Amino acid sequence: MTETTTEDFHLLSATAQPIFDSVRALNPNEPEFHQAVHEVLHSIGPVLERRPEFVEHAVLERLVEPERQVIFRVPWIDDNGKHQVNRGYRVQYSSVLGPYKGGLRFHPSVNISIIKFLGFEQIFKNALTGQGIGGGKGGANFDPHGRSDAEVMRFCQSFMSELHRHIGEHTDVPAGDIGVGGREIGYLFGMYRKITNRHESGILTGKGIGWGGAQVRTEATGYGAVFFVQEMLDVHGENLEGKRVAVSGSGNVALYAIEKATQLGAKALTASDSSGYVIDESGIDLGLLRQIKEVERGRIVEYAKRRASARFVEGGNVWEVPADIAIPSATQNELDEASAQALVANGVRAVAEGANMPCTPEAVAVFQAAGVLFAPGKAANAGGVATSALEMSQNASRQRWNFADSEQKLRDIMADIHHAAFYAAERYDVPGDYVAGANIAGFERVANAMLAQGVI
Ligand code: NDP
Ligand code: 2IT
Repeated sequence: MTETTTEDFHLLSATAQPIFDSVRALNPNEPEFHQAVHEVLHSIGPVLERRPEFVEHAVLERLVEPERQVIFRVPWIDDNGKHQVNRGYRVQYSSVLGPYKGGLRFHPSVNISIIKFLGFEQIFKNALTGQGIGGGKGGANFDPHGRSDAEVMRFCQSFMSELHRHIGEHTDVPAGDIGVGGREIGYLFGMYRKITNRHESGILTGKGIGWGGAQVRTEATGYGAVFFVQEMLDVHGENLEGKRVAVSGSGNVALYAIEKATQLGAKALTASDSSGYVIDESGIDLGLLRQIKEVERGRIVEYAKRRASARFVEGGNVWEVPADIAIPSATQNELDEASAQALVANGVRAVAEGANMPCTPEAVAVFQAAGVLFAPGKAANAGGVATSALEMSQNASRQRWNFADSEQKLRDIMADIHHAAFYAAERYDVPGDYVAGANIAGFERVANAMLAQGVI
């Protein structure tokens, strides 16, 4: 899987273009951030024409500028006694709808461009959920791969020794993302509790079930993406039964997308990591995949070694596998134009972004031109953060909801998001365009709140 980015942007409306030019001039060398802003500005051009008050009140100029950005040193000592230093980030983008909310990513590729693109997307995603959560994102250029539990713990403790100053139940509530799962959230929470002498459950989400975590949060992003596919197919009288599903990644999002797709009668065929992909014509054995990825923290090749019906394709492109449904669930810009063309040539019917911005703009254009049902990440993967907001509700009210009720709430939220994106696209005469619909519906909610709250 290769990472590509594009700086070759087409022209925007007369109102949006100068804003985009200014974003590029003020934030040079931030291609992922430019890409995310361009997509939103492109979609909301027609909204600005109908609602000139958003232009007059400089809503966009304010939105592209984070409310606050924190960059900090994270020193720690590895198992060999060697000093290590990483760079930590928390970008607090918008609190107009609620406390900043969004994950922490630990991956060597993390830089300010990646954190800002994720934080910017998060504003609209969180707005789409209908809940009271603002947008933020953070992380570090730390690579947990190959590190011992003790090293990960020391890193998390050092990271929290700075982050704790900036978060709080009513201020900013981080969660997981790439490289940050239950283990890391546990170490981060423990350090917050020690530094502050407060067992303040609502400062992080994705906690363990026994100590403030919510049922279904672990499963929520992957499950939610599949529920969104179900909604899109339902509009056309279709369903998941018997469909071939290609999934990339083998982390939190991928595993539970595979699980839900399988439960709903589809056959999930693939999983991947940065070394290549596996294809299993019998359908992925989730128990085995979880054992390798969640318990052993091993590489995907292990799956093929232990399963006769599976084959490992080293360095291969998972999108060459013929599939009816594709759910890219690894990382940004993992699915390019050529991959989209391959999927279309093989008859793909629907694509839902489990990851954030996994499809390049050129790939999205290929899908849309071919009439493929295409769900952008800010709609399709919003189930994760939506269930984080359910965790916050339970923490605040000291309640614990059961799995079935929580899953039903997630299903309802995904149906509501689908409805909001679908009808926003209809209102703006771009029926079936879920990219425009999601951006418009999310933006309208944020912009209306910004108008109501004054020039802040
Ligand atoms: P995990 O760390 O659990 O898994 C990430 C997976 O993607 C791994 O298989 C990893 O392989 C692969 N991957 C990551 N970076 C790269 C890369 N640069 N090149 C190739 N493969 C890569 O992360 P999540 O499953 O939590 O997150 C996956 C995506 O979903 C991200 O885009 C994230 O922002 C998004 N997301 C996550 C949510 C959540 O609740 N966790 C919510 C909404 C979106 P390897 O181990 O080889 O690196
Ligand atoms: O990208 C995302 O929405 C996440 N990583 C989840 C954020 C959250 O606060 O649950």
